[in-house]
Amino acid sequence: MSRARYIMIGGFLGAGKTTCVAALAQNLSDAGRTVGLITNDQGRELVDTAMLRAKGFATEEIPGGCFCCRFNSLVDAAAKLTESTRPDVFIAEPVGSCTDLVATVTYPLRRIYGDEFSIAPLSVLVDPIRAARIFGLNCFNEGGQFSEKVIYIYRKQLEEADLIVINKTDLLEADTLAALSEKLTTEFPNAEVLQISARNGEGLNEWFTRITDAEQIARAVMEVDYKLYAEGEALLGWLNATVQLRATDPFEAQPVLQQFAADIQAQLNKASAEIAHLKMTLSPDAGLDGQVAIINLVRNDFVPELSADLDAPIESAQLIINLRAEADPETLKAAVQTALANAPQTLTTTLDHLEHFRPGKPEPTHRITDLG
Ligand SMILES: Nc1nc2c(ncn2[C@@H]2O[C@H](COP(=O)(O)OP(=O)(O)OP(=O)(O)O)[C@@H](O)[C@H]2O)c(=O)[nH]1
Ligand SMILES: [Mg+2]
Repeated sequence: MSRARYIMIGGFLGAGKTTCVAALAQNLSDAGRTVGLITNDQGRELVDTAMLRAKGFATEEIPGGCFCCRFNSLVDAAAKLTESTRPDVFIAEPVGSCTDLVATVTYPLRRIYGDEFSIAPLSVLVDPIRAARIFGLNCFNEGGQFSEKVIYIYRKQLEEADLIVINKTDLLEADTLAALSEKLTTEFPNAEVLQISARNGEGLNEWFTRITDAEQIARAVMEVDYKLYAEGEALLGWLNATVQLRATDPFEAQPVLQQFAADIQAQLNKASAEIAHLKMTLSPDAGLDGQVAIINLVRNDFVPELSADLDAPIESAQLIINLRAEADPETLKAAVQTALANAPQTLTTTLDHLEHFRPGKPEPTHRITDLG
């Protein structure tokens, strides 16, 4: 039996991982390959899973902890997908606050399951505006910033990348992009730096070719200070909520999502909470053939962007809210509750699920530092 391909697309919160997973999955499906997708989060009820399933891809989610700490669940998820759809390519999206993936995921997969999987080079995606701020490029330095321990994780993610993929190039001028690319090439000499726009498709084919065919080249893994890593993760607040929306008259998804997002953003700006990613999906309870509306916000000084809308008004729907920011989880909860309380009077909101927490200390199942 030929080995299935395992492709992992990492990168910090909001860098564009899920958008790229969907684009790669579509590209491979169009080429006649069967794909199986694996999403992952510290909590449950995931926007990413809803979004990928709405596009029709076989998707398994691993809730309640990152791949590295739930390694066996990752293997189980792959087995479940194999049973249902027999994918020849798995595409996995790790949690955006996670690092040390080579030692804790790809090397263990190679050593323990090397007969079953061929492992692609590790791609780490970058949001260029966030990166320009972190690496002190002169442009975009007006906005907010994460604190040093969170930036430690951000840098570690890039340090272990085989491919650093600057995404969202449509947002930058050519000279700024060149400066960022040069900075990343100098700071992370082990990685090859690519540029793409998942939105307009630029650079995607070149990147996809690299990760579809080449094997990851084994090298010594980086050192990680797990105390600092845990402290960095613990500075982040996490909130996942699921809300049932019902209206007396049919309503449009876009203005409702925009109002919730703007309201949550205003509360978080007021609390000086640095937003990493606010994402929400609205899934109609009936009709519209599995469509979902999606809205995202990846920094405080931006506008919430609708990346998918519904074709027609709806009467009831499920709203999933996933919010990650550098803030006390209570601040996130208060922001979401205020936004729900401000919903139009014609709309009834029922909170079905809410969890808010700081990610726990990372304790990987395996840590293999050398494949030799
Ligand atoms: N302008 C622009 N926006 C993009 C591009 N790719 C993704 N985005 C947007 O970036 C936001 C975050 O995208 P996601 O794919 O959800 O990011 P992610 O890395 O999966 O986020 P987490 O799962 O929360 O870590 C969304 O609003 C996307 O539409 C791009 O090439 N250009
Ligand atoms: Mg995602």
